[in-house]
Amino acid sequence: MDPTNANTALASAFVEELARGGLRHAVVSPGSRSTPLAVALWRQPEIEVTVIVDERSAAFFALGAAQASGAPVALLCTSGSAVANYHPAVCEADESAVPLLVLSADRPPELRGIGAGQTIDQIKLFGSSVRWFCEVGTHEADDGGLLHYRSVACRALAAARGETRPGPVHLNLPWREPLAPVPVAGAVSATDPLALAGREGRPLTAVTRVDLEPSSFLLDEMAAHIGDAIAGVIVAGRQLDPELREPLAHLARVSGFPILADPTSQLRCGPHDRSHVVAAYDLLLRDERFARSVVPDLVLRFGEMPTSKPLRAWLAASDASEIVIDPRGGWNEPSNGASAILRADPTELAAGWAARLEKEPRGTPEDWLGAERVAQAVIETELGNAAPISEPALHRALGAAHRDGDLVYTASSMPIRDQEAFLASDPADVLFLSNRGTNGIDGLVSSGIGAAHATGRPTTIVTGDLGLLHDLGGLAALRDVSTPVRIVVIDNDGGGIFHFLPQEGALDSEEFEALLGTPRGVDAAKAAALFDLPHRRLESLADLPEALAVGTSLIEVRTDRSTNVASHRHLQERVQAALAQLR
Ligand SMILES: Cc1ncc(C[n+]2csc(CCOP(=O)(O)OP(=O)(O)O)c2C)c(N)n1
Ligand SMILES: [Mg+2]
Repeated sequence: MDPTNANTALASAFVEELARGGLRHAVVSPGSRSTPLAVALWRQPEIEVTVIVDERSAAFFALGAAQASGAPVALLCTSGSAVANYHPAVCEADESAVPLLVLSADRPPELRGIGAGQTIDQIKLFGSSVRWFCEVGTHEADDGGLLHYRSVACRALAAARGETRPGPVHLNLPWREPLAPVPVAGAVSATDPLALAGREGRPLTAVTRVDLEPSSFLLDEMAAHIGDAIAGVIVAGRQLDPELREPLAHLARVSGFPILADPTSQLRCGPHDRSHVVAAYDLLLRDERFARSVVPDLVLRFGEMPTSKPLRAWLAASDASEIVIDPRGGWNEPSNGASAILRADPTELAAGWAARLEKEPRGTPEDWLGAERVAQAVIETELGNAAPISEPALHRALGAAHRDGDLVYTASSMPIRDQEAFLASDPADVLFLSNRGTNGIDGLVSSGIGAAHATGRPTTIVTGDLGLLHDLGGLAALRDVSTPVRIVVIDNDGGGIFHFLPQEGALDSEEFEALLGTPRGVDAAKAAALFDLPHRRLESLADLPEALAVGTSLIEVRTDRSTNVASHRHLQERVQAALAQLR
């Protein structure tokens, strides 16, 4: 505890508790009112501080760091509009269940609403997006004040980590002068050792996590249900735990279920047994005859619902009993048709069910796996080695170029969809991340850099050109990050996704371009130059591994919005023709 004055005492006691509670990263934006906490964070040896000027980028950086590390990351800014810039990332953290600790400095109550400057109403600014809001208040550095700050820190970390759903927490912290660490004699009046120093080496109040071990009743009953299913499938959507791979692969083997695996489930790629993984489900389910031939009677869903439209439609149209495994307290059920949501540890469930079923293992799901082989052969012929540059082919080439330990952060809009549709199953041990809670195209560059920084994993950010434009300022954070960050920008000069929508046909082309296509002519080379980044425009997909090997750089891949829809349709037709031959 720093007894220089009351503010340093309260702020340092608070930060001491954060450190003892396991907080290791904070992202701070410059400002005066936040000085007591900024200095306390900066001087706390266990906490690494990154300073980012733009609060919107700072929040997305923290979001990426927290998502990739699975641990809470703190954000600190000054009073006023600064804190409102956190809002998009707070929404994403809410929807994606990412632990963020938002610390907003504020003016004390007597300086609010009187034109004192840089003051807005910060009370409950993020509405219902946060797990907990606390107006921490103004306090003396006495026993009661110091214990309050210590206790709030413990409670905030527990709430961010999840009781049971992780997410953002907002603490509003008003400070009176002096904001600088100038000595004030007699400012610390506390005498209680607990208020002054907390507990040596551990938090004031430790919070025990809820036990999510499934009961044997649940395991027995569901295993019987799985054993009775005739056409069961496992759907694996976004989740980050690589420990789920082996038990889920085992469950697939003994149950005879295929795993329809989105890359962000971490199940599509990795060193585990991928024999039951179906990667081409998006293309396969676009074929109505195929979709009808594999109508499921039981669906086990792990992780979030994947993005794929045909997959969602196929699930919604089936009468299958749909079991959602969601240990984190969400309502991850957009089809409104699930028969049960299981709040239990997914790894334990998969392992427990597999152990009960392995005495009588079932055959492999040849309908799915045969179709997967056919589709992959077509995609490989169309998009494999030496294919000309196109958006689908780029994802194929990226998939082949990822290396063990890489982290891939993929933008909303077409990049995440094309990755889901075209990325092949591959043994590389890669962590696939995205911001799919709110599907924003904002902040992706910052999130990717934050994830790289928090994990030290060589990172590839895959973004569209408008996504890059939206968070161009995020590139500024690269100067403090030593981990390689390759930013692959798919430059189709505008919003390529909108060409897949009915608006394309309903608007005349001038209106469509003005309102949705929105070409902005962003020159990636100039953007790179602004931040001293190496830039390379890819002329051939064969050059991709060499370009990625450069390390931190901006890799520009030019594509054409106007031919992109046709190339997607062409692939779909080729797959459908090959499936017809199979019948
Ligand atoms: C913050 C935010 N603003 C607007 C949108 C609506 N939106 C969805 S996709 C898109 C265009 C994205 O263009 P780009 O990043 O170039 O990707 P492309 O569609 O070309 O693949 C927009 C504006 C959004 N999802 N998020
Ligand atoms: Mg674009």
